[in-house]
Amino acid sequence: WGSLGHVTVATIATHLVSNTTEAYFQGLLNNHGPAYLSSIATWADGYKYSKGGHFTGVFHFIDAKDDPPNYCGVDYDRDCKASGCVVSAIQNYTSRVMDMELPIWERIMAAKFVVHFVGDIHQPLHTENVARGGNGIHVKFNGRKWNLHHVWDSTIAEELNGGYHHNPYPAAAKWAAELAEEIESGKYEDMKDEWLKGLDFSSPKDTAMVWATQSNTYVCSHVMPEGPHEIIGQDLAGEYYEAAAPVVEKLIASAGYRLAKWLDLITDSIQ
Ligand code: DCM
Ligand code: DCM
Ligand code: DCM
Ligand code: ZN
Ligand code: ZN
Repeated sequence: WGSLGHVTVATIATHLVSNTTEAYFQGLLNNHGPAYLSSIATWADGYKYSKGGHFTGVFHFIDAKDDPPNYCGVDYDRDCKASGCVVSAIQNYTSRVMDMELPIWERIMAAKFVVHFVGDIHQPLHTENVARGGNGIHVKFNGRKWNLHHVWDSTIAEELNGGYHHNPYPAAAKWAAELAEEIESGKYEDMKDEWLKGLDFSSPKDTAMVWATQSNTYVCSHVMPEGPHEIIGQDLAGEYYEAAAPVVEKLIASAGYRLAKWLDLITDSIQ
């Protein structure tokens, strides 16, 4: 996701975590205000371009070598690189946040990675190999040229929230408050049990594979429903957007809800 997506996922989680979790992560991240998660949600995207951080670039995605739209699916042994992927990264950094033998700054970095990668694993094109997760597919949106990956990372979410703004925080705060309410007592209330299926804190890898496999199914159904070739050069602002926008919204909501539960489980296991 772009900044709007990541900040929204983190802010939804701040609405939904337990009081113990809030206090724990505010202390760890040394930020006792309401932005303790939202302010670190995009840190990992800058870190991968930094001098010591290149090795983390592959942690943002898993390249499923499937064949959309004929067949979608993620296979850990086939698709996770030896240098890592978003599934191994969620496993690694979940265990590192809880590792009291590590220096505190390593645990802080691990917390920032967990908040970011639970977001990214819910972006369908972060679970797809075709054209480097859609980066190589040129499309348009309202006449402007983008690549398909960017449309799913940012353009759709921005279109839903009044367009692009350099500062994502005001729009994210409003969107997250709306989605948290839909989760607690609105259109997503009945989906919460479904969203917790497969969540197994004793196996972060299996849990992350469930999340990756679910978001990957949307590559076949909504991202490239007629295959990668049919979408090249299309303007996606019409019917395509109308079908995709509810999917993006649901994926962001489920990522925020699952992140809150995951942080609660981390906190419970440390206390
Ligand atoms: N490294 C790693 N594990 C990651 C990411 C990067 O081990 N998830 C890199 C940085 C370490 C090196 O590999 O310097 C060796 O780490 P280790 O000794 O933990 O295997
Ligand atoms: N590292 C990581 N995950 C691991 C091991 C290491 O992300 N399982 C990162 C954190 C450290 C860097 O690699 O900043 C160097 O690690 P090491 O000191 O183990 O070589
Ligand atoms: N990306 C991805 N899958 C890939 C390669 C990249 O999901 N196989 C993501 C990471 C960034 C975006 O695409 O969010 C742009 O990547 P890059 O900066 O490497 O072009
Ligand atoms: Zn992306
Ligand atoms: Zn990312």
